[in-house]
Amino acid sequence: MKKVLGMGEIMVQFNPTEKGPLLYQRMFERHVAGSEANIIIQMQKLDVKTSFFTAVGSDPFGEIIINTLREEGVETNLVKIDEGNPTGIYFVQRSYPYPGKTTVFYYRENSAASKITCDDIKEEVFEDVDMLIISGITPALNESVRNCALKIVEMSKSRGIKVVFDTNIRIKLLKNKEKALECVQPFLEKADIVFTGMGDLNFLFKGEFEDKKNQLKELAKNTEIMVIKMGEKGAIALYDGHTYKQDSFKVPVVDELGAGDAFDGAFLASILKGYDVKTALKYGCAAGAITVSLKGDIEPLPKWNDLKLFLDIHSS
Ligand code: CKP
Ligand code: MG
Repeated sequence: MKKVLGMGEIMVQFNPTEKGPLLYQRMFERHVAGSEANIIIQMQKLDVKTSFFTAVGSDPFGEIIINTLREEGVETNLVKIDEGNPTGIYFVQRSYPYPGKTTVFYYRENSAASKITCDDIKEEVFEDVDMLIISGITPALNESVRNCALKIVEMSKSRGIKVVFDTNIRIKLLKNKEKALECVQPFLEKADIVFTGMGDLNFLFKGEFEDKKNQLKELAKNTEIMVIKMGEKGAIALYDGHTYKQDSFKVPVVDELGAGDAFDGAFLASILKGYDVKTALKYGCAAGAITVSLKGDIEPLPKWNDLKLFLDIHSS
């Protein structure tokens, strides 16, 4: 195994110490998060070698992001420092208006990561890489990042690098179904492994669950493994003509953000370790459950020992 490369925006997250409306929050914890970075860090915690391609501002938030990646063991030589644009940040509102549900408020327009262009892609990006992780958030940032994301995917494919895509539709970035479909379609067509969630499936397609699943399969024709995350209902994986299912693990929900990414990271690390799809689903669901029970996307991400302990306690 060489290394896994992530591409996307990493932001500083401000997460209130209390649940409830953001309007009344006065105290915040500072975290670092971003879908692809969360996946990469989960994989790194599960002994996979990783690297990240992004840009941050020449500001303290950018420094915090680079320090965080380094502390977690992720290679940072592909992180560009943009002198002219700031690091993106966002605020989180937990358990309001619906208990257990989290809302995000982005301040990421014109951020350093949103200014990445195809010119930033150099051959060194692909050095020693055998898997690329990208999500629907990245092409949703703007056209230039979208082109860059597509180019990275195409260049990866032509170098025999496996492409992993999580649809991760963000309505705040994409506005409507047509835009969302247009954004994810070229990535679905090229990905070797696809992750999606029930929210994304419901947003993108019409009909019963089976119809939606078939419409997704139709788009993602070349996919080897397709995983549908169903939150409290667990997850299913479609692989080699079979459907595998895993129930979720019931835990108290503190902050649901990042659970999908924890799932992806643990699932992929399991596959790379040689586990079968059924076992990978179990580790994915366990990592997701561990992540929702704490604030922050990165801090709760488990190592192999934590996953095994969680599963032991759960089955005892
Ligand atoms: O799908 P997830 O809940 O695992 O993703 C959460 C992250 O990148 C979130 O923390 C934020 O950093 C983001 O997705 C985003 O841009 O919404
Ligand atoms: Mg997700």
